[in-house]
Amino acid sequence: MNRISGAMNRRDFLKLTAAGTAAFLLPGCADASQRPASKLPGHPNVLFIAIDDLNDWIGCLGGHPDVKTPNLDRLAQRGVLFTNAHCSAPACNPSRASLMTGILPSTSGVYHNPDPWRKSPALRNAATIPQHFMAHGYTAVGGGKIYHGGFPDPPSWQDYFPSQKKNKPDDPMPPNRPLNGIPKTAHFDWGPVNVPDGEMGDSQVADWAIKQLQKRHDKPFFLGCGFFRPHLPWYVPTKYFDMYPPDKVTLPNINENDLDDVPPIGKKMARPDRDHKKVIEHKQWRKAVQGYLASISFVDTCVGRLIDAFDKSPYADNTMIILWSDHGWHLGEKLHWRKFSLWEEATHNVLMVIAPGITKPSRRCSRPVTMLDIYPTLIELCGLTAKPELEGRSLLPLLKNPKAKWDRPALTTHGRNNHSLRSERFRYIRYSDGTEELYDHRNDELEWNNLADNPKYNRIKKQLTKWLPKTNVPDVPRTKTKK
Ligand SMILES: [Ca+2]
Ligand SMILES: [Ca+2]
Repeated sequence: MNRISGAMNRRDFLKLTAAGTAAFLLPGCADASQRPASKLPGHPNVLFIAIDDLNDWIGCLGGHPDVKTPNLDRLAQRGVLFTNAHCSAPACNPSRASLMTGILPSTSGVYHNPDPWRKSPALRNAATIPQHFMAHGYTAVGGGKIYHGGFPDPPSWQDYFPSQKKNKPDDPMPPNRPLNGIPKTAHFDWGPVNVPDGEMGDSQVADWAIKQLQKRHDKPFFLGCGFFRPHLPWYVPTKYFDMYPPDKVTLPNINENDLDDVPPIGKKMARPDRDHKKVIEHKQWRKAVQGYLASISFVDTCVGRLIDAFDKSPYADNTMIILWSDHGWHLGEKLHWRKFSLWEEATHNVLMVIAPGITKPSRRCSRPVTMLDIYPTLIELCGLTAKPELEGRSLLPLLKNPKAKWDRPALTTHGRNNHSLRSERFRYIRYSDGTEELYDHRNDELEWNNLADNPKYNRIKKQLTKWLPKTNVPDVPRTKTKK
């Protein structure tokens, strides 16, 4: 049975499901009595795949010349790859809280990892994406890291792997840590672990998600599958390290004087005297790049297994696939490591959407979009009730035509009233004290040359400034909650 033709439009797709032609849609289910029928005609399933801390170092985004990600690349080829997608916040918790509720950090006050997002007045009663699907009769189950570690959200799910309280399986830890020799390094560490893939937490999450795809579902489902790598520590099986001999890896191209034209708040975000200094002192740069690349190839293998199982499942033709990462990562650029900044390395993330009957294969979209746009997009793709309070905008026009008009830049916020706006050509940063950066990606894709003080660009700055949030609410108080 062929997959639904990419040329079929959404209306045709819904008509087919509504007409009960599931036997056509579901390969291997010729007998109508055996088919996993949808009780809600017109509501496709959703496979929602999250990857933690994955920057644009994947083959199809071209962020690193050495990386091997055959599975992410083949998935991207099936639909629309957003090449200019950015997070709403460059840290796990605020990025994910914003993505899952459709509300900006500047509206919720959820800016940092320790902020208890359900305590925000704006989010206390917010229906998350899976809650909205459940309200429409869907089954919503999840496994692995969808929300940030300390703040799982049991109301979002009917069931969770490993459990509603513990969202992430444990990973094997190598003896004699740290492996990189940096004292007091905590999880800022990397090196191989001598275990089979099956012992890794992410492999177990993939196994769990594969089992969900092999089940018969009587209702349409929303299946959340969250992979933890390439989050630190970069401990993955030896074979992935062997793919990237450290003496041959390509190091990021950096400018030692890059921070000279960066305002003090930006310099403080970079903190060059911390991670970067330690990495250089301990001669760990090549090994760190190796560890990140190895972790990416490991998670790519998990994605590949999941996609293979998906293709063999009865749901291959009536399921929307959305794959995203929560933010980017610096590996020395701007003398900075990790996320927690407003530059391209930290804000740029991965987003791909495969929507049967809507997206065409091998499409790339360079419009600036954000993770905030995912919620309204899924609402439209799956025919749910609109939620006017959402602050993103549906990507459906871009899924149909990646060159469609798109008027807004991508907004990223790091801490109260520090914002970055990314258009197709420029990045404009404005910190809480009014200091600025402006970069022209047409000739400065590494963002080395801050143009903010050049009057030639006043008009550009003014155009971008109008997209800054009008309100910037205070941080959610970090009161300890009793368990
Ligand atoms: Ca993260
Ligand atoms: Ca610079």
